[in-house]
Amino acid sequence: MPNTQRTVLALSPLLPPEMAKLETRFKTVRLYNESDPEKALQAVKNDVVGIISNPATPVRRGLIEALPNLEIVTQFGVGVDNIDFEATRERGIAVTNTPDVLTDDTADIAVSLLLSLSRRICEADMFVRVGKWGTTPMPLGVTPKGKTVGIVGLGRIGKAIAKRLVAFDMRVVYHGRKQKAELAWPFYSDLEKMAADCDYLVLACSGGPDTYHIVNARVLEALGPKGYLVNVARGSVVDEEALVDALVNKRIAGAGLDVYAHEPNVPDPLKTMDNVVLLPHIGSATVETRTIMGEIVLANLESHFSGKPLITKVA
Ligand code: 8YV
Repeated sequence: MPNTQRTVLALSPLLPPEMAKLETRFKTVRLYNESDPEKALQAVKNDVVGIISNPATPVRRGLIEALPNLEIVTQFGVGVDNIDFEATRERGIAVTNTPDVLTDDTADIAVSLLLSLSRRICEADMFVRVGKWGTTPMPLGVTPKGKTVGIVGLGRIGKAIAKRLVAFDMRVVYHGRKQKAELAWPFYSDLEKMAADCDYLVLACSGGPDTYHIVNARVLEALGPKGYLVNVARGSVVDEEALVDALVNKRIAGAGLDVYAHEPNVPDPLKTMDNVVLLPHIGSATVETRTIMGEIVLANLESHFSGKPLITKVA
């Protein structure tokens, strides 16, 4: 069957140029534009052979079972914790993602958050805008130089963060599933112990059941009143209620967050705090990276339907 007759269900968009390319190659259903997505899904469910998803669009058993001819899920993102792998595996449905290309941009956001917190960048910007400069002293920041940063998850993104922070003369330690023999940085198997020894805790691990709420009240207590938390991983890694409580009660010094437990909802108490920097999940959000991510999604669809090996297969 020519690809132009094959139906791809887009749960979320690629950038416009890649959406335009997609439309020349596949019949494209933009579910995210539909006023009644359930009705739209019913109308095409037997035709859909591919899905485009992202970390914010669940691809759970119910959806997979509703699409009897589904062959491939192409994720616009590296993290795949929104996908039910048990259900895809049972049906032999392929899953692809967009690794590597977003590593540097995401690491840059982690470093931006760490520096913004340390040097009070957002607070200082507001200080100027509201006319406080010259009327009262701007509170001092703290230097990251010589401090210890504990990275949770020293995979591709974690390593890119470490590389950058070494250049800021920070001491790197890490926690993860297992110690990596090729890395000289000290490894902690116990996250609470690592938090106690750190000035900054930076989360760069995968989401999902293995890391669910591993940053809990005890870990935050261990990080302590001078410690900062940075999260560019997944909101699910942190017990968000415990985080709000730790910030309200000044049990940690501050937090820089790109991800949340229930995006796009951000707990209201965080929005009024000077020592918290809040970003709307922009780790990979540059024109260059989002373009190449879209190209990878397209290349995986093309490869799959022309019987070639997938470019970036997860399962
Ligand atoms: C998203 C991300 O892909 O790659 C990931 O896992 O969380 C982000 O880069 C991005 O928000 C696009 O959906």
